[in-house]
Amino acid sequence: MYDEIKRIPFEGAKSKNPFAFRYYDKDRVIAGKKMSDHLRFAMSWWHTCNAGGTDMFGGETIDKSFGLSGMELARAKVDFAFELMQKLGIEFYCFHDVDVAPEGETLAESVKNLEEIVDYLLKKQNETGIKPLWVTANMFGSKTFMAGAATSPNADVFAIAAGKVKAGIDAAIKLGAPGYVFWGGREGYDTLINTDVALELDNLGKFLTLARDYGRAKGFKGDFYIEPKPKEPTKHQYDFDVATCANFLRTYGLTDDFKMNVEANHATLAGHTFQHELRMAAVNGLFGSIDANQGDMLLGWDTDQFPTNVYDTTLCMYEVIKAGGFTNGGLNFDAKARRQSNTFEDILLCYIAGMDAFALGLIKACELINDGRIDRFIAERYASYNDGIGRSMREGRETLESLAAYAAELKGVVPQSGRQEYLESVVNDVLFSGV
Ligand code: XUL
Ligand code: CO
Repeated sequence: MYDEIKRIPFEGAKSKNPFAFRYYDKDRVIAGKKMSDHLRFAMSWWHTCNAGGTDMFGGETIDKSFGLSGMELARAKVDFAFELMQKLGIEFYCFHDVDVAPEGETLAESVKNLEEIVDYLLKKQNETGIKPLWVTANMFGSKTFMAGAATSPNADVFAIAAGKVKAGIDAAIKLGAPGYVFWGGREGYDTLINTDVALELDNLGKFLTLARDYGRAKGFKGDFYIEPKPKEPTKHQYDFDVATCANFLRTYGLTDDFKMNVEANHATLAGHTFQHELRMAAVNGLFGSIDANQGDMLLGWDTDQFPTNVYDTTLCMYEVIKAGGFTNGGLNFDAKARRQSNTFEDILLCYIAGMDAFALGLIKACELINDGRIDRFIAERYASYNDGIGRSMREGRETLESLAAYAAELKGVVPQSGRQEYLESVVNDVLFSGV
């Protein structure tokens, strides 16, 4: 694929070479870590190796079949994926079971295909040092799962889903993946008139518990993730947003093993900003990994676009750094080339654009933190909790009566300005200083 290009070089911000990074300088140390260690970029197998540009109104605009089919095609895609990742200097990849190996007629056949490809992936991993960021199972594509997997009304479907997750966890262990994702594709409902919500939620809790127990028993030490999304394909998904998922994990006692995989476009579908979802994950102690993409605010669905909005990538990396950075997680580009960006060169250009947008976001987030004006403002805004009545209340030394007595004679309390516009201009200063 695109043989003239061996490796995408870093050429700096002034470069006009489309096949070069302007900001992503892998080994540059920033805030104590190499850029590559801050960002931990991952390639999504499904969008990159499989998606052909289809939409509801038309077929493929790019042919990724390499003139092959079945297991031969699956192997060719492994070669393609590793070549692409090496050209881009990407060290991780993410996949669903069916992305890498064709489905058989039975679970047993599918698992056999997967195991064969996993052996080939392992060989490639050993040659290149590239490895998965996380593994998952597709439990939404086939007709079997039309009413959900763990929340299907049919117990046989629940069992098939369990078999797929078992195989997925086995693959994660064999390939050394530090994560295993559950995106609840059809775990939700289209109408309450046909749905037993209480049973479905309990079954989902049970399913994740069984997966956790199996993984831990087999020695999986990584993180399990839930990936929130409010809707699409179901009208209402149980994993609506981070706050909903946090409550779910607590209800079923899963917070020690599960974290959040936050996706930018899912956040906006839930009526939140990407930054909001990242902050909610962090304050609940559940920050894990990120599906890095962006939506289109004028469209009401999950467009999975490559992220190029630097305001968003900056605020994302600001949250990541404040949360202490990634441990097992990273930035997986759950993003696909637009239908009209239908050449193999476009795949490279998409990744370069996304990686550069995040590298720039990282640089700017560090500048925002070093600038200090935002942190100082927030510290001052809440200073009344550092001593006096505020501190006493926080340390549990006050009652409702004692607070009422304290407040009874207070006069002239002046609420302080939130300074929103000023702070937004500070962000602009940091983003565009040097003009
Ligand atoms: C779907 C989505 C998935 C998950 C993995 O909206 O984001 O691709 O990331 O199943
Ligand atoms: Co995703």
